[in-house]
Amino acid sequence: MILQGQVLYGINNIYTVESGSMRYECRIKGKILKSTETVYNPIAAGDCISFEIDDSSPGKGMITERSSRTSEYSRWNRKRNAPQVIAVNFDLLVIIASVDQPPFRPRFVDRILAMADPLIETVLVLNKSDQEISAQVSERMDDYKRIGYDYLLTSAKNGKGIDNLKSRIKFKTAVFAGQSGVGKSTLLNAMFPELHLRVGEISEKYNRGRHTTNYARLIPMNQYSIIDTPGIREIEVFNIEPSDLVFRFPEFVPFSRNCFYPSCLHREEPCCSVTEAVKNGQIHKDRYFSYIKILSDIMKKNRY
Ligand SMILES: Nc1nc2c(ncn2[C@@H]2O[C@H](COP(=O)(O)OP(=O)(O)OP(=O)(O)O)[C@@H](O)[C@H]2O)c(=O)[nH]1
Ligand SMILES: [Mg+2]
Repeated sequence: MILQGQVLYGINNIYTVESGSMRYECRIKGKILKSTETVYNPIAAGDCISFEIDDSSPGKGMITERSSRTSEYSRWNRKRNAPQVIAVNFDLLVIIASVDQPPFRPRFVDRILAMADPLIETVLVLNKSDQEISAQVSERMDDYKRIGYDYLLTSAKNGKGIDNLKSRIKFKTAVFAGQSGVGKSTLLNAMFPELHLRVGEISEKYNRGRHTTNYARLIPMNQYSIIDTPGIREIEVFNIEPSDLVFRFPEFVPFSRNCFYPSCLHREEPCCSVTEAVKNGQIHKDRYFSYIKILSDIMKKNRY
């Protein structure tokens, strides 16, 4: 018999699939699914799939087909030198950063934003706001707001902004993404204490998280649906044409239309309205720096 279901998580090529009120442990039938040869993991948390069951092995199934995805959150897997899809079919990307421990890294936020599908709703969350927010961090967050990103301040420790975040993700499938140790799982526990997700300590030596969550997990609940993901240390941007990168920096776009050269990549070309806007302070210099760094990375590595 063939059933339809949704993948909650996969560990070592065994996928836990929810179908109706039942859960099944599934493997992929055959070596690979059609049209998924080029990615390292063909099935990710959130995938809608078809699977075969038979009476001889109750609770187990074989995945035969995967439906097309409406959204993807992926990263470049350096070890395998291939894209790795972490979570799919969500309609809200929640990017979590922390005030400190680990320190706020705007470059990292810009990379996730650049990788994010511009058509998918995104919200930035600055967690650990119980710690002192430096003028520099608050100035960067104000700029994200200015350029149109929705932004929330939270503390899983003292409860600030938790209700706000909870109402923001209601009736959506929300992916929690960000560096290790910023408090993704702690925030989810603060909103939904019944989850008891494992949270980790911050390494004193390196002032960063220890990759406590080690696989992405879709957690469907009444009125809420969330995907907790493992923290990533570095984000490499890929699959974006150099000439399209500017569209991932929405505040650059109105200026880029006025560049003299239609093929302007806003580096050192003459009569570039984007670099002009950086000089005038209409584009934050940090954002421009992120853009240049990402552009040179994708061109150097030919990942587009
Ligand atoms: N001061 C403070 N500490 C927090 C806050 N939120 C989380 N933490 C602490 O940060 C540490 C890491 O939290 P986690 O929830 O495991 O972080 P994560 O983002 O899920 O990390 P990975 O699973 O490794 O990606 C824990 O020691 C938490 O107690 C907060 O709002 N304030
Ligand atoms: Mg976690």
